[in-house]
Amino acid sequence: MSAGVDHVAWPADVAARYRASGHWRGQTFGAWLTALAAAHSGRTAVVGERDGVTSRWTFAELDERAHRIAAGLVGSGVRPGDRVVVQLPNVPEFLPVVFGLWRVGAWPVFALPAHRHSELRHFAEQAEAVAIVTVDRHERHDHAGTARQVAADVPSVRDVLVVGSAEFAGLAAAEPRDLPDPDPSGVAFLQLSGGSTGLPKLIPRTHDDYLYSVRESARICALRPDSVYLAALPVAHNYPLSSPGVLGALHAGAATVLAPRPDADTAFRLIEAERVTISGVVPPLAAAWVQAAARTGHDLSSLEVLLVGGAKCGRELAERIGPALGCRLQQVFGMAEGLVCYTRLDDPDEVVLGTQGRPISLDDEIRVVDPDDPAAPSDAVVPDGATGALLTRGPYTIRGYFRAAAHNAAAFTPDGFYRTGDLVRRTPTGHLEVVGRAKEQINRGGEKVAAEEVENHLMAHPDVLDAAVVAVPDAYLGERTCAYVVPAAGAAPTGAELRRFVRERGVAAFKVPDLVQVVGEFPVTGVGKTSKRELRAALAALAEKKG
Ligand code: J2J
Repeated sequence: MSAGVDHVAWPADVAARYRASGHWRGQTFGAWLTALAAAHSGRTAVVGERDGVTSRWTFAELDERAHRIAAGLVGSGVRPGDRVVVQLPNVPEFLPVVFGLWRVGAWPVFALPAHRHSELRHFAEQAEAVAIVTVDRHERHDHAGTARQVAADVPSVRDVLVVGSAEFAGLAAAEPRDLPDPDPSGVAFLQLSGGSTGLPKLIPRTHDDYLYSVRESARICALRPDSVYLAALPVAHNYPLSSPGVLGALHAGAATVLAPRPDADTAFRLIEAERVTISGVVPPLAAAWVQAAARTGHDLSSLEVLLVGGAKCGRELAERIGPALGCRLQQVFGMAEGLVCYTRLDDPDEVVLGTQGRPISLDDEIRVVDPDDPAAPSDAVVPDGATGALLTRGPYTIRGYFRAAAHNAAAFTPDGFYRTGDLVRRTPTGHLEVVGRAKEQINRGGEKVAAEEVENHLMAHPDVLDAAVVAVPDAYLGERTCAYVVPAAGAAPTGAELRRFVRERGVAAFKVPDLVQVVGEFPVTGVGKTSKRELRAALAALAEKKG
């Protein structure tokens, strides 16, 4: 095993406490779906399109499909504990594939549709995946081709399974068979971290811990059997998957509608046609929906709640959402590592508009500490109302990344708190306001860009001596990326050239720097490190000068 353990478990006494309080119920995803199918068998579970064809499956049908796919996966050699990279857009097959893997006890690794060769290869290598499940083409990208390239590059990957292919149809038609239920306290899947250092880390989540967050999310978002959840964002992401997301909807016996694209036209068409009651979006998408609502002919009257999160929802936008869309705003501040905060539906407007909510669980432990020196943290607690770095631990927050012992030593405190890298203020009511970030990450409208990952791509260019990537404030996305580049001696690379270079290295489009500034040298800190603070200040001054 390379560089550390697969799963840093909770200490035994803590785990016993979470079990005793009923947070962890010893149920696997597979058993959970079977129970839901028994309770809600004829109700619609999922509605979604692939290649222009709409599927509408009941809970019973979804359960049966998952059983068949599980049997088919076993037949094709997938074993408990195997890792399988799943890169699916919002197609209905996402659910039976993922539940099929869960039934087998194999671990989905949740790639996003935007990921390209560089990221997929990293996930496959890091997880030692045995297979990749994807679609043929989506949004003009040849996903099957990219997956096959990754399979050729990564020895552990034996299979590429393409949803929609004859091979997939055969596998999905396998005769269901009894399979042993995996360990509910074991890892169920690997989520992706937004990352701040190098490539994204993998996040091991267990059946027990994740299902707890899903059940509570469904309750906090008041999902009922007649709710209809619109998954507008890519469902593999932790937010539309679980906050309350597709899984929260399943828990409530409610239907999920998968939007093939998140734009207002597509979403509004589906809201009207399916009488959608609740959805979740990132702030730029909320802004686009607010704007489009003024001129839409669609009937949005079924919409009761819109969750907004993934990045800070500014006060101005927050105030416009309810009136424009005729629904209640619910802010959500979450992370794939665990902790999720929601404003509650009965919170006063002031709290809903001005905070990012409070944790799901009374057992979510929150520490807001002095952020002064991230390299040598004192972890001294600051008073309520003061800005500090957010540390957390609890019944669904991981204690360590997958096979990342060295990184874990810095990302967690010795007593198991996760260092979120977020700067927050806590109100006396326990609500959190996100005021900034201490981590080297750019939040591009909810899509996370690790500065170091992009810097490494830029530094692979022969004309680049050094690179530093920082956030630039942006009216629409909240932040965009700006790459500062020091050229190699005698070289004069252009911004366009460097952007193309990064794109051609096969990375998600959202990571290609929005701006490139070629400079003679970087400002440095007292110890000689590149001062990103000064680079950000220089950018701000530049923006001010431009007006
Ligand atoms: C400010 N920053 C926020 C918010 C996340 C629900 C919702 C979101 C995510 C998610 C998620 C924010 N205001 N409302 O997994 O289940 C930033 C923080 C955080 C990071 C986590 C969920 N909501 N953020 O966005 O793993 O910086 O999860 O640490 O992608 O997004 O990113 P991610």
